Amino acid sequence: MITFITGNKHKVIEAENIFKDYDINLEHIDLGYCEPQGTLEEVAISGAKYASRKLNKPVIVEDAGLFIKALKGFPGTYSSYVQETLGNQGILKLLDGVNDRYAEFRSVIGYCAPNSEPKIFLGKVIGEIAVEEKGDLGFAFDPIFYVPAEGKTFGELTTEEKNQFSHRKNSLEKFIKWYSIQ
Ligand code: ITT
Repeated sequence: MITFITGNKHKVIEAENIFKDYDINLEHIDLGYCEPQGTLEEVAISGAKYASRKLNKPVIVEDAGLFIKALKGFPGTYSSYVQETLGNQGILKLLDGVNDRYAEFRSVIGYCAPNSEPKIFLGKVIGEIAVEEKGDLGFAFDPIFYVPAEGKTFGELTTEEKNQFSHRKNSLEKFIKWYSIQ
């Protein structure tokens, strides 16, 4: 049994859908721990270590972010704060008239068991910031994250479709591959 520590129910739905193809049981707990400011990797390492010690269980945590090239990687590690303050409309305004719309979603999974040190797994997906919000599936930045190969935003994809190639799918799959041979 692995415990996914997160306060984000959308992440839980996506992770459950990814784990169901494997023989690993997943439960989820919202521990409400305080994230330090730092890189995605630093946040995932410290969160996983803290939660595994606190619960005395093997855990995963995830720190994710949207990195926009024309904004030099912003909002990146500030993604939660920016989503709550500027929101998608604010991001679209910052990119008004900007031609280079390249963006990446990154997900870092931190895994830690009670008596060991944390390990991290990075997943990415590349795309573009759309010119307007599209779709009401998904959450947060999904309606503005356009995937050229699909001709759709994440907001227009079902969980199953997003889970074929998302940043979260890529990080969780790396984790699952490693975990399965432990
Ligand atoms: P935790 O409790 O797991 O930390 P969180 O929602 O705070 O949940 P993150 O810090 O990892 O998650 O994510 C940073 C921001 O990016 C936050 O506003 C998320 O809603 C958003 N985000 C993360 N993954 C996303 C995805 O797949 N699609 C759209 N937005 C996403």
